[in-house]
Amino acid sequence: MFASHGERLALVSRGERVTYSSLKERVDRLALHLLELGVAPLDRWVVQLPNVPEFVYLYFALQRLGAIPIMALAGHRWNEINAFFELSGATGYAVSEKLGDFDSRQLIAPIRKAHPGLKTVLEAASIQQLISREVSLRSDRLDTVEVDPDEPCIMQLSGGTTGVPKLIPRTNNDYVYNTKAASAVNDVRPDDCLLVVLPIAHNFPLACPGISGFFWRGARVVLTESTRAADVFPLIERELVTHLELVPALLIRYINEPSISNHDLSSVRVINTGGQKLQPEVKRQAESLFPNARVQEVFGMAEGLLMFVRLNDPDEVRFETAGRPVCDDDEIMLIDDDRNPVADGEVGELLVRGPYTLRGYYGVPEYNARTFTPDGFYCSGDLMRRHPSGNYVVEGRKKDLINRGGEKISAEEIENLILSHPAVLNVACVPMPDPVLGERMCAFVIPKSGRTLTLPELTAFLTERGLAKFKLPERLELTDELPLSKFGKVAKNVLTKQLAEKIQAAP
Ligand code: OOB
Repeated sequence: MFASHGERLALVSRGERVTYSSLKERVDRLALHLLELGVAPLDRWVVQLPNVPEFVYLYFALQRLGAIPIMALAGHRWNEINAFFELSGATGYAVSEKLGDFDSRQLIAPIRKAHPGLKTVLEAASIQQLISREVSLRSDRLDTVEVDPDEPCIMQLSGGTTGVPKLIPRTNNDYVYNTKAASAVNDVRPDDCLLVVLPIAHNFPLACPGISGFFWRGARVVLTESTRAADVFPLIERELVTHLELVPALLIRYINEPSISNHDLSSVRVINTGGQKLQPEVKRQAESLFPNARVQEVFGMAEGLLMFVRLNDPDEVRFETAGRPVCDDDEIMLIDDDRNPVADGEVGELLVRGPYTLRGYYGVPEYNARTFTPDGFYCSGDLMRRHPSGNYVVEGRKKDLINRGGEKISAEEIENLILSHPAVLNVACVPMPDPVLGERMCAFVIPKSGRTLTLPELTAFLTERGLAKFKLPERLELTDELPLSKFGKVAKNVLTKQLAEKIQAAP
């Protein structure tokens, strides 16, 4: 993939400018060192690197060897990383020395202890050292590695709705197809430039079309570790960025930044947003502040299916809908509670089957039996309706998660942890509306008799248990009882409504 673009500029990161031929050399050299260390096809590696060049080198080196990176986020802590090792039996761990203000050595030692099968740990600096060190194997050794195109090439993480995270195996064939199809509808040209602001390991900036799609077309990729407008705007100006991939929360932040008018943002042609619904009004505002840009919404999922609004859709379709599938062979069904297809234009749950959508989560047959129909459709838990244009409109969701600025948090995972607090009798976590992040998490807690609990006490307890910070509840409501549905389940829709009313009355 890199060889055909020679001396063109591929990657700009931390002030360094790397051409395609140099990128190929670095990736090959790292792959040879990994081969020497015994890395073999289908080995699993937990990769926890932020938007740094070492991520790019390692990701493509593992691809070259047919090994399977598991895409952890920099914000994950013991609770998540330990679960990925347990689920995958990974033999490698690549982690940045610093994860924000957290020293990753606090994770490495206990992970090593708990997982004796872990053979290799690489920090970002050791990745650089390997690349600069001479390698004894000849480069044609790489051509002898046989990669089966139908085997997984990556495991993405599911937003998940149960207590345990889920791993999504994506195969070489499906992920390459995913990348190519996304770069076609995203109008990526060889002279274009993508600025990666979102966490690079996420499916969106990695392959929708993301860095993979931009490299595929011989275009340029610029990485930034900071999401602040004060860093992002000057980068756009200096590097003549043409494409941005954002979640709504970031776009809303940028267009409300007073300094936006001091910058020349005219190079930006396409702003993709996904992960959460984007209001038409925000799209209009963004297009007036980025004078040459079109906002193109993406409805995507780590599980596969990608819908994109087309850049030449009429404005009202572009503003009102979340797009349509990128592939003619994506089969979409919208069904009602009795599992019958809804009438055209009615709201139903989105079911999907198609060439690049997963056939099952890794190692969880019972969960798969519930989440897929017998004929292989994935039940997404998203509620949608078909727009007369043929595009789709997102109308909500049935799944029990909180969508915090595009980051999905399983309510059940957090509830299970909160239940282990000695002062807690019962708990239900629900989304509360937020103007920028879309949603934040609120925990409704019934304390044990004679006990009480504050939000700081609760978050300190969860942090001590190694929960990622972005998953902490941001509001606590103490209550004597939780409303129940007629089946005896906690009626979360009642709680969500109560909370929204309470916030509106006293924000
Ligand atoms: C992306 O992937 P995930 O796996 O983090 O989340 C998938 C879920 C969808 O099932 C849906 O609930 C929600 O995120 N979602 C949207 C949306 N795009 C995703 N909800 C409303 N409007 C949208 N435009 O989030 C993702 C993966 C690839 C590309 C873009 C986003």
